[in-house]
Amino acid sequence: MTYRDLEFPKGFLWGSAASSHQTEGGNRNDWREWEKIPGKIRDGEDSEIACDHYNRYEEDFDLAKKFGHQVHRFSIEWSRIEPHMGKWNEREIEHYRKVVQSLIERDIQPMVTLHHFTNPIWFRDMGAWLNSESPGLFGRYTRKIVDALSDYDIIWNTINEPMVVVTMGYLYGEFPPGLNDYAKGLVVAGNLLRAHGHAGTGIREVYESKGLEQPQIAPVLSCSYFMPQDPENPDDVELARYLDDLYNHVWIRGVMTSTIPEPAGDGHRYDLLDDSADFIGINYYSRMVVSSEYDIMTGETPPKNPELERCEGLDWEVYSEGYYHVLKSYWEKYKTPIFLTENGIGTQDDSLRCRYILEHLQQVHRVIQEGADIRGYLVWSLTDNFEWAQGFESHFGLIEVDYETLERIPRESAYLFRDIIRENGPTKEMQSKYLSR
Ligand code: IFM
Repeated sequence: MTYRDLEFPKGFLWGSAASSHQTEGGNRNDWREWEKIPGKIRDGEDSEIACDHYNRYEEDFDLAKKFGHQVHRFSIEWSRIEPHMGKWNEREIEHYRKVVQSLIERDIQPMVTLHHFTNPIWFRDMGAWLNSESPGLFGRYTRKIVDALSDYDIIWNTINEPMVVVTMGYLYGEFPPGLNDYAKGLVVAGNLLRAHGHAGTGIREVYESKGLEQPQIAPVLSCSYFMPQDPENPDDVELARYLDDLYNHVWIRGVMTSTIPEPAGDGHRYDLLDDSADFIGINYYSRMVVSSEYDIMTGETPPKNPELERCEGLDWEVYSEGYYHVLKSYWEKYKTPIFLTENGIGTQDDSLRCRYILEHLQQVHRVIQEGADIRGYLVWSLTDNFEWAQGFESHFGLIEVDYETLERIPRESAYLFRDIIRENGPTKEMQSKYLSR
């Protein structure tokens, strides 16, 4: 196999991503309550300490700096800012000011997510995203925290992976509130769209009222590459097409057209969505092979391909070519800049992580060469962390966390990624070292 240097566009941004609940420790929210229910988290683990990032963020950002990261994406924990409805915790707001400041001091661009799966307990108790008040309440929190942080140069992400909230929480019941109710899932999808609109409008208005230059705003989508198990079977082909539209496109189509589209709504206009996405954040990990003989609505899928490598715990197949197809279709449909807000693999086999990153960057480079406007790439994640229902089973970090001592131990992939950043893309030497087997 011969390789060539893959040079990325000038100004392409490189870094890593994480979220509050998975790293901070000490959160009091709906997820922490969920973790207390026996059987919800693998091996009964919980996020009580997680990576203790709440106290160690400076150490973690020193590592991000050491390894050359230019952007760091993290989330604000809503339950810390508004622990009781309408009551703000100024000490926690100050904490996040320090977190942002600490990135800026290291010359790392903060990308801040306003909602990454977790909700305050009072919000859960009022029905969370099923409540028609939920979008407005999210908008009010957004204004509060954005107002407090707007003097820093921040790229804003509104809601992380709305369709994961819908499918895992309301269809498959693996995340709180643990429902198996497709109709309710669709109500949630609609309210998450409205919430994104409230957040986008809130951010714009805060900056405008202060005479500040408008920041970059984006929602972040989880995307999968849906493939028919039998490409000759029209039912499989149609199912893959249908799921691609439902999971990958319905929600973002709403953002792009300022509507609440079917089946999340009836297609009516929703003005607050206007001008709410300067770019689309895309998280990609794997493909999904579907067959009309399996009931995807109950989570049934055909057996995995034994020849493909897998993500530990989650069992996702490594399928880098899907990244190309997914990115190509987003670019062709929306012609809106894309930022790759998450990509990575949970594994203790770090040579697999190195291969995964390189193979996925090859696909990114390919789609950029074909004209897609892709602005940056973030590895999930900077450190190992609490992987939701999988507990600490999936090791996604460029940096290992020893959960006994909380020591951070950089993996070889951290050095490889540092070199990729230095060269603004994988060189032929890097590819032949890790990909020639
Ligand atoms: O850890 C998660 C993250 O919270 C959202 N995107 C997918 C990651 C890996 O499962």
